[in-house]
This record gives sequence, structure tokens and C-alpha cells, in this order.
Amino acid sequence: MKGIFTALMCAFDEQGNIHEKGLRQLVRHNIDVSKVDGLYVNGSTGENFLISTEDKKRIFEIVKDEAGDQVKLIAQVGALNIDEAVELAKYATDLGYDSLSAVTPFYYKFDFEEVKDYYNTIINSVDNTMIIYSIPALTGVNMSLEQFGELFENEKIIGVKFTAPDFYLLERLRHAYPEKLIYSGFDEMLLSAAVLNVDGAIGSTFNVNGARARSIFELAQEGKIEEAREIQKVTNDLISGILANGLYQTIKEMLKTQGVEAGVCRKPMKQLSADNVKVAQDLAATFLT
Ligand code: NGF
Repeated sequence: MKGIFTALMCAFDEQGNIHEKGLRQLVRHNIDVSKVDGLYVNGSTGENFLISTEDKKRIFEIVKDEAGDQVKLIAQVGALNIDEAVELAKYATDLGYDSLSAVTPFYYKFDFEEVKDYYNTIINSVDNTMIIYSIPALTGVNMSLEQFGELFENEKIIGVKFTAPDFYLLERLRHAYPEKLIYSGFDEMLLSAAVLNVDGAIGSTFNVNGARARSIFELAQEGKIEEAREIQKVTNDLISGILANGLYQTIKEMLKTQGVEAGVCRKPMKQLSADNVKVAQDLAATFLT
């Protein structure tokens, strides 16, 4: 379960329906072209919080059917409706997903006991493992070193997807829990996280930039920091362009230049203007050759 995992996009048509052919192409592109170690399915990048329970199940099914056992698969099942989270956990486990992940419960100001109960309820309902998805900038949920430790007391909770710029906490976590899996979640900070000896990374931009992500990660592990820094610099030039133009929409447009029918994003995400599509195509021409 170590290495480079793409936070998989999902292809949707103009009506917001799953575009199955495009989704299968996304899976193939990540496995065959980007050569990543695994896929993180129905995360933020998969527009998970904009789609129905039935669509989430269908996406888990299509991705497993297309990927088979070629790469590791992590199913993000977190939901504010805990019954839905449990239902999805069972569904993905039955499909053969290698691990589950769940975003920390958000919107309401849950206290830590409630967060802990959420994770234990989900993971104790299935024969699988759980990776905490911590992304405080979007959820408002910040957990301390001690609180991560309390969650990790459940042996089925095997790690965390750490999407935060807090490298002090990341270092403390690495030191305190050497046996737990820690994944870096911000692609623009991959080198800094790799230097702290994370086990892998999960990111949206790996849909188009997986090969560079692997190089950064492996060079850092080999102690070749200067070389890794050069690749992180190019990567961040690309990420700056993507973020300025519309994150998921731009990645989808870039993928289209690679022959992947990545579709559009679901409302309320807007579609790119013609000028923004041109920017995405220029980014692809510059960075994906
Ligand atoms: O998209 C976000 C939102 N973060 C992703 C990643 O952490 C999300 C990150 O790759 C993810 O893995 C998921 O789909 O659940 C960024 O897009 C990237 O670093 C650019 O900022 O913050």
C-alpha cells in the first residue's frame, strides 16, 4: 500500500451522469501511462460530495472492473450520513477494495469523541482497513498528535492521508507512529513530505503528472534532493497554472489532449470558458510532452 496513488477523477457528461467510457479511460491512463501504484476512488477529486450514493457505488464498481488487481485501490467512503458511509464501506469491501478511507466528518462542529465514534463505527462494520482522510482546509477539522494516536489505537485504522501544510505535525506523526501509513496529500508539497519519510502520496494532479510525482518521491527516498527539487519546481509551475485556471476542470481538459474522454465537472462546479480551455491546452502542450 505504499507509493504514488492518483486521486482519481470521474468523467461526467453534460447532464452530470457518469460517462463510463471516459471513467474507464481515466483508470487505464493512470495505470498504463502514469504508471501509478494505486487509485484513490471517490475522493475530493472524484467530486464525491456532489454525487448520489448509487453513483458512488457504480464508480467503485467500474473502477474495480477496469483496474482488476493491477494496482491497489482505496475507496473513500466518508459521508455525513454515517449509514451511507457504512453502506459504501460494505459495498467497496465486497468489491475487493484493498482499503477504505473516510474524510473527517465536517460541517457540524463534531467533538473528538464524535469523530472517533464515526471512524470506529465505519471500520468495525467491515473486514477491511481504514485510512483517515484529514484535510483541515476544507473540513475545518484539525486533529492533534494525541488525537491521531487515539484513532490509531484501533488496529484497523492503518494510516492517514495528510492533506495539510503542517510539517511539524507531520514530522511528529511520522516519529510517533512508524508502523502507520502516512500519505502526503498536497502535490505541491510532495518533496517536503517525502523528506519526512512519508510512505506515499495521494494527489489529484497525478492524473496528469504521475511520472514526475514518482520521480520526486523516489529521488527523495534516495537522498537525491537537488534532483528532486528541480522536478518539484517544474511540477509546481504546472500546479500553479492548474490552480489559477480551475483545478479539476483544467486537469480534465489536459487529459482530453491525451485522448482521455474526461468529460466535465458536475454542477455547481462551472465549466471552463473557451479562454480557460485554451490555457489548459497550453499547459498540456508545455508540461505533458
Ligand atoms: O483537491 C484537493 C483539495 N486536494 C488534492 C488531494 O489532497 C485530494 C490535492 O491533490 C485528494 O486526494 C482527493 O481526491 O481526495 C490538490 O488538488 C493538489 O495538491 C493541488 O492543490 O484540496
